[in-house]
Amino acid sequence: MSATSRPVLLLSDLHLPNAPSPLRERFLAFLDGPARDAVAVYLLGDLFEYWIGDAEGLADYAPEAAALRRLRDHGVPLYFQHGNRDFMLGAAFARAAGLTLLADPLIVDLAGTPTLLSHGDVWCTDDLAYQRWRRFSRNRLAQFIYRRLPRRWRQGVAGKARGGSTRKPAAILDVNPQAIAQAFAAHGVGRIIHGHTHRPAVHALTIDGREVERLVLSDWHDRHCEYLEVDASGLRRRQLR
Ligand SMILES: [Mn+2]
Repeated sequence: MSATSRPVLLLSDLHLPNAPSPLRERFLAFLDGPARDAVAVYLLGDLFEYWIGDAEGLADYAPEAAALRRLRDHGVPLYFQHGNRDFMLGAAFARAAGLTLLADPLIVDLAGTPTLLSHGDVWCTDDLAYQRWRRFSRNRLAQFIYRRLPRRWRQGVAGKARGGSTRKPAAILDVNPQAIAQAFAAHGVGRIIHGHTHRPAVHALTIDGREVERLVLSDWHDRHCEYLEVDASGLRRRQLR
């Protein structure tokens, strides 16, 4: 395969548990399989179901850290954006796994097309309680204190944060159209790719007279392990075999 035809691969919302799981096996198969032919792999958040600290993460997800590192050493750059579940993933795990941590949102060049990448939760502005929690939990001082709490307390906080979205109406858990329009206008891109909502789709939009598209990545569940392949010829959703 020539260098120019190698695709960029993007995936999000695998929600890998810290217990044995077929999804974890599938992710390892992805890393040791199709990812090896990629020009880069972007992990757009919620790779892990929850994250209470890098020390626990390195212990619980040792096979994933090792497989990510193998892939990086094979020559495939690995980029990671934080999700709302794994936003505490830090420099120690990133170093061990060979991940480059990215800001959210961030414009990257994907096969010649400037593309705004995000986990997506920042645009779910109708969920006011979640946005308050997001601002608080991303605060450096709050994170400094959290890292020093006993493990059980950190687990308690993570568990509460996970349960927060289960009783809310579906509409407020999706992205807000105005927030998306503002992001397209502010960043001037023609394409946004994000995850988080578990509503895989391609939305064609017209913003300020420009034709743009918002692509939502699929979450992983059961036998459905999907990633997005991007090269000069376009975008394709792929199922892991
Ligand atoms: Mn999420």
